[in-house]
Formats: sequence, C-alpha cells, structure tokens
Amino acid sequence: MTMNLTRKIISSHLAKGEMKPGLEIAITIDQTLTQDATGTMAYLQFEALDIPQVKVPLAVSYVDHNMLQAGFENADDHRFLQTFANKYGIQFSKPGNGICHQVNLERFSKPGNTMIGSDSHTPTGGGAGMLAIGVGGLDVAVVMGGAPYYVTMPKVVGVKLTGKLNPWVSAKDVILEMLRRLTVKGGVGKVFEYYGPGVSTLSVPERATITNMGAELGATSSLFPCDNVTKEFFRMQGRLDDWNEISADPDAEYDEHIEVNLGELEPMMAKPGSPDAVVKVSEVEGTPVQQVIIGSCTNSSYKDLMLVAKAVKGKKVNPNVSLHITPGSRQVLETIIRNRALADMVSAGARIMEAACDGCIGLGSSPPSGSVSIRSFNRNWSGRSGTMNDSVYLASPEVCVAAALTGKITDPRKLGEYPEVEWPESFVTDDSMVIGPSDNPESVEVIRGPNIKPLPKAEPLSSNLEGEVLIKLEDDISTDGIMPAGPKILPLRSNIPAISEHVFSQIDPGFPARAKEKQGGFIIGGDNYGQGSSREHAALAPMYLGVKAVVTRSFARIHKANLVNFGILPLEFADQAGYDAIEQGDTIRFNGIRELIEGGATSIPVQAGSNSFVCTLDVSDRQREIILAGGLLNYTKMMHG
Ligand code: MIC
Ligand code: SF4
Repeated sequence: MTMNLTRKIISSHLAKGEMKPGLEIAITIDQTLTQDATGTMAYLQFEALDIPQVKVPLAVSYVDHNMLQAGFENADDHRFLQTFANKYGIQFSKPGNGICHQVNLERFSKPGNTMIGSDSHTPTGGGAGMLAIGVGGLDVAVVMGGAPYYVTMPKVVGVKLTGKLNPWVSAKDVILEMLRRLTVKGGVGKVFEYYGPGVSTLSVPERATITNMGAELGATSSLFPCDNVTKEFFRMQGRLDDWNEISADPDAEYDEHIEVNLGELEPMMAKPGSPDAVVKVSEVEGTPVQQVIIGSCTNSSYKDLMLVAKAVKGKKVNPNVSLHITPGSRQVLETIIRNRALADMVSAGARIMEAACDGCIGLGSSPPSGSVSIRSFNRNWSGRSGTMNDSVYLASPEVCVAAALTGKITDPRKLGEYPEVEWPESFVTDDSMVIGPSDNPESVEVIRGPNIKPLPKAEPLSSNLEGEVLIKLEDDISTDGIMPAGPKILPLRSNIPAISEHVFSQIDPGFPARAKEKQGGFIIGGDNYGQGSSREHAALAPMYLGVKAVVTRSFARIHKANLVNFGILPLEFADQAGYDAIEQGDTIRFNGIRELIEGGATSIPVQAGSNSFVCTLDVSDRQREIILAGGLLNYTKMMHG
C-alpha cells in the first residue's frame, strides 16, 4: 500500500498496536517539549517516578508563559525548572529565548521525528515534517521516563493545496478557511497532512502557522512534507545535518480528502468568541479598532514581523490604536534589530513586548473594556485576554497591520503594493540561552520555592460513586473556561490547592466552595467539552475538589486523556435525552462501577433520582486500568514497581 507521511512516521515508531484508525497504538518518542506553565507539574510527576535521568533522546524545557514576575512565584518556578533540567538531563531554554514552539521549530525540529509536548500547539513542529502532538504534562513525564506514548490511531486527512496565495493573503487565511469549513470540532481523531503543488509556495514558518492552528480544529496533529523549501530553512538555521527529505509516497492514500486552492482565498478573520467564527474581512470592514497585537506561537516569525515592519515603515500607527509586537523568539528579535526593521516599527509607534506568550495567555496586554482587539493569535474565547467584555478577532499579520494603520477593520489589499520580504542569508543562530544538562547530576540541587506544593494523591476507583451534579454546562466549554489563566491564576500552576479555588471562576465562581461543601460530585458538559489548551490543571484541580466523573455529549482529545490520567471517569451521554434530563443539584449514582470497568463494560448505567439512563465509556483497555488505579501516576508506579 502506498503510504502517506503520517503513516510512514507512525510505522517507523510503532511500539504497540495496529495502525487502524480508532484503535489505540503506542509510538516511541524522539523529543519532548514542556513550557513553564505546564512544566513544573510535569517535572514533579517525573520526579515521583523516581528515575535518575530522562530516557528520551531530546527533552527541552522552555520558559515562555509565566513571564510576569509580579511576585516570587513565577521566578521560583523558572529556577526550579532550570535546576531540574540541569539534574535530570534536560535542555533548558531560558526566559527571553522565545516561545517554545517557535524556538523548537528553529533550533530543534527534525523531519520524520516524533515529539510530544505539554502544550496544545506542539503540532507547530509539523511545519518541518515532524509528527508533533500536544498532550498533558503527565503524559510527557511518563514518556520522559522511558515509556512509549499511547494515542488513538488517527484518520489521516489529505489536504491538497493547489495554486498560490495572492498578495495580502497569507498562511493564516489557509487555516482560517479550514476552520470555517470544518469548525473547532472538525479535526477530532484526525491528522491533517498537507500535500500537492501549493506546498512548495509556502515557507516553513508559514507551514507552521497552519499546523499550529490545526490545534483549533481539535486535530491530533497536522504536518507538511519535508522538501527543498524545508532544506533551505534548515540551511539558514545552520542545521543542514538535521534535514532529510521525507514525504508521502506518490499517490498516497488518505482516509479523507480536502482541497484548498490557495489562489482563491481572501483575507479572513475569526469573529469574537471562537476561532471558527470565520468571515471574510470585507464582511466586517469599518469596525473601529482600539488594539492590535502581532505575535504568539502562530504568527511571530521573521517573515510575519518583516511584513509588518515594511507595511508601517515611514507611517504612524493610528492615534486610537495601541499596536503591540511580540516576537516569537530571540532569533527573530535579534534579526530584526540587526536589520533595523525594529526601528521602523518603533518609529511608527509600536510597543515592543518580550519574546514570549504575553497577551495570548492574558498575561499582560489586556485590551480596554468594551474594545475591539485584532490579534494574529490562535484563540479568542471570551475572557482569555483578561478583559471580559472585549471583542477579540483573530487574523493574519497583514489584516492586523491594516487595522493598526487605519484604526478600523480594513481589507489589507487596500494598503497598496504588497511588501516583498526577502529572507536573510542566514538567521542569527546563537543557542547560548539554551543551557545543557550537568555532567555531574548528583551534585545538582533542585531548588523549590514555597509556592511549589507536593502533588495531590489520587485514590483507586471505588465500587460505587454517588454525589451531586455540581454544574451543567453548554457545548464547546474550553479548558480556559474550566481553569482560567491570566496574571492572578497562572502563578498558582505549581500549587494545586490554591489554583483549585479558581475552577470555573469565569462561569460560576461558587463552584469550588460548592464542590468542597458537597465533598465532590460530578460535572455535566455538552459537546466538545475541554477544547483548547492541554493544561492538565483543568482535570487535576477538579480532581482535587473531589470530581469523580465528567459526563458530556463529547470530549476534546487532550482533555479526555487528561481526565483519565487523573482517574476521573470521562463518560458520554448515549443520547441527547440523557443530557436534557439531568440538572445541577441532581444526585446521581453509579452502582458497581469498578466491577463494570474491570469487566470491560462500555455501557455504564447511571441512576439519577428515580430515573436511570445509560452512558458510554469509550476508552482503551489500558485507560481502564489507569482509571481503576486512580490515574496514570499510580498506574505507572504499579507497573514498574
Ligand atoms: C494556551 O495557549 O492555552 C496555553 C497556555 O499555551 C496552553 C497550555 C497551558 O495552559 O499552560 C496550551 O495551549 O496547551
Ligand atoms: Fe503561548 Fe499563546 Fe502559543 Fe499558547 S497559544 S503557547 S499561550 S503563544
């Protein structure tokens, strides 16, 4: 059988299972990635496994999220991460070196490699031909301990690209078009593999914009072949040795097909509320804009920022707009300092932020109340920016810069000639902010601050579960809705008792107190529950509050895996009537649940008052064992002594 690239990479890393979509497989992992907001927990979990050194060929720990040091907590976490990396054989990318996905693409990506990362945008590496998957921190910990990574064998969707993008239309518009067609649920259980004649018209960072936002489709991953364009990128990075040509077989087979003619796309944007609320810019033109941010792991590459610099050169930002620029990496920042493009942006009136996540995770750059903010980011759920009643649109750097100059949503094609961005002869390749591990690990002391609290322990699943429905939610609740981020809550990522006080704080601030008063209970969710981020705190903190099961109409992939990892039952209503019949405050009971799960049951009866209904437990045999053990950490310790 002719093989697509995804299947080729999986088959060369297959440790267990059969490559049939829907079945669980295990693959060996070449690289792991963590960032600071998920990393402290992942490393505490690795520590609990009691393994002296990481067992993956390459593990990198980045600091890019919790950069605001408005107290000791984040700085303490950074120091913990640096000393931990030093001791356990991990590369440490210091704060200031850039956003994990951008730095990984530039400095560590390897075509044909597999990577997991404790951040949902890990598939950015697919721009360089890696099979890169976003997971929870505990999955990274277990893989660093030497285990393969378990995942459902995805369907592979072949996305044929034809044509060439027109001026002022860019890679962001390709993925916005995919989101418009498929929605935020359209990619669950799938890998999007791009191929066809349009591929060679896109540079590696442009490809990475597309694979990055495949996360917004709910996809397992997205990837591009590794061709001569990739080769040129690796040459400019001074890493030609890491390049190798790898692509699908000619006439490779795919499980599903999509075609996008790049030449037919127009500038687009996602309207406030969801990355899939996509419209043509021309449909919303004229809306006054107060803030524009160009940055995030999606669109902060050299080309993105050069385009902006050229478009604003000799002009001034509209007086009513605050323009923020957050370069994706120190490499990008240093390159645009050296070629003076940064001077053009500063002279136009831009505010230059650190090479970090910044406003994308609501850690600064919150817009004014009731304002419109246009961002080159990947997520725009209500509240994520830190301002509850703002209107955040997602768009390309082209659309962003047009708004920054005119003060309103404007079709960038009206800006005149499209600036030509030339690639430099080579990039600034200085890895001095990546600190290698110690040669003498026994002598390294891991330094912990007072905010780093021990891991909460989970108990094995009991025979019967009974409790109240603590909350009933609608469709598409994101992990930002479950466990918000922002400057007040993010510093608590290493302190589960403290962060659990903020579960559902934007939706129902009474939740933590209620959960404690009732001594735990259940969560009812709608469709695509837990979409978005990989933050396992959205499972771990509810677990800490005593949540034993989450019953939904359907789950997003990473969150469902995180629930299992922390011993919370992820159940799905067998039909709409089940969801409709249940209300907050109802008491529900699962009789003999432990035995049912041990016996392999997929239909789980639920007693709700005098009614009863059935829900589905759709997990692998291994995941059943994990749930019975009270989570992946208990399970791993049980298996390996
Ligand atoms: C995000 O974009 O939401 C984050 C912050 O990068 C998260 C990880 C986290 O919550 O720490 C993600 O995408 O996984
Ligand atoms: Fe950081 Fe935003 Fe990318 Fe998440 S989506 S890794 S917060 S830049």
